[in-house]
Amino acid sequence: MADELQNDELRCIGCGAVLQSEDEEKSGYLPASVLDKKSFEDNVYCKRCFRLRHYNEVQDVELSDDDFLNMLHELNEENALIVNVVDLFDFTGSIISGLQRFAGSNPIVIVANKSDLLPKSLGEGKLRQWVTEQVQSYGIRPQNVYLLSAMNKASVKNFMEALETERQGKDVYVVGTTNVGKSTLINQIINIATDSEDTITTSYFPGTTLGKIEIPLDDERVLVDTPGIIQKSQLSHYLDAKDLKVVTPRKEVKPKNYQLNDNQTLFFGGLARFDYVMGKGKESFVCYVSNELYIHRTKTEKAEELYESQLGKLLSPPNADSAADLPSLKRHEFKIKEPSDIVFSGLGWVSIDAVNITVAGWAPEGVDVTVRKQLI
Ligand SMILES: Nc1nc2c(ncn2[C@@H]2O[C@H](COP(=O)(O)OP(=O)(O)OP(=O)(O)O)[C@@H](O)[C@H]2O)c(=O)[nH]1
Ligand SMILES: [Mg+2]
Repeated sequence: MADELQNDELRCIGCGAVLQSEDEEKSGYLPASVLDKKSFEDNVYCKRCFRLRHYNEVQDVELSDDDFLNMLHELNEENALIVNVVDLFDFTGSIISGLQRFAGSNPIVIVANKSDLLPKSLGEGKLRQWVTEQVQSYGIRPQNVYLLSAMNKASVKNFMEALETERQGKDVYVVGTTNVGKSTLINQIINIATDSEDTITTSYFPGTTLGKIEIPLDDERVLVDTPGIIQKSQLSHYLDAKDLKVVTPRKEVKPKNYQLNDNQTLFFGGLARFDYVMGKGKESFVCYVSNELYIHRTKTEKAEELYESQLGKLLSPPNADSAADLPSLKRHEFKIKEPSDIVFSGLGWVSIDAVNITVAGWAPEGVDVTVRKQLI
């Protein structure tokens, strides 16, 4: 309802927030001197989008979990195709459990985005199979699964053609957790259809899009960008701009293979830690994290001391300034029974072939460390 009432209000074309001149700290702010001159024909950006687009500076605004939940609850009142974008590099962090319930009787299509970050050698068939299994294990029964890179025009073009069949004349709602690339995908679609570039604001900060953004389709229907759901368990919420830049991969991730003996430890900067706790000697552990993230190997018995003395220095990110705000590392132990990945939500994963070994993953308290069936 709230949204219908707001439909006649002017919205920021970059983030979807309703424009206002009352409170500079709130979303959609624009000084009255500017806002008063604008009409529905203008493409207006709020001050926050302006700063994000031109200076890559983000202003935090309050959005409550309720806002997102309400949005999800509204989905089953629509007659629409739900496109759920997930991030292949942060798959665990981008699953919305309960999506099937929120969708009601609306069909769901999964778009597994950021395929450009995974090794080219990974076969498409195997990857699609893995994604399908994973979403099904969360009770999501998609009509179809697409793999693509929103950065790549050709792959989005293919998806657009498929979308025409998938949506059967309906509206399309693009939903997902924050930072998975929903707006980047829609920008690419707008770019292909109209030649105008980067209309919607995108950024590597979580929480970029703040309201619904409706893009008209050929048949009077709309394609809707939505604000990302915030998963508190994602590492990105604990990092500042400088750190985010290091941990967010921008290119194909180069696997880094470490031969470890039991009682050896890897540090991922000072953000996470992996221990090979117990096994039958030397095993191979392949790390999939941003190419720019420093990995430090040490003996487990020395790890604690090293962390205490080197956090924010050798073990960085976090940087010297942000280290103090990072919750301390919490240990999660796993007995490996089949080839598996130990996933550090938002950071990457360690791929393990060996079975019948014990490992431990450490991440800042509140950030998920999980085990899943091996991806690669
Ligand atoms: N490597 C890679 N990066 C991508 C891709 N798509 C999006 N990104 C990056 O991911 C980050 C988040 O993209 P957005 O489009 O703002 O994500 P969003 O889902 O709209 O995020 P919210 O509005 O916060 O919910 C940006 O830094 C994008 O450049 C992709 O296909 N490959
Ligand atoms: Mg967005």
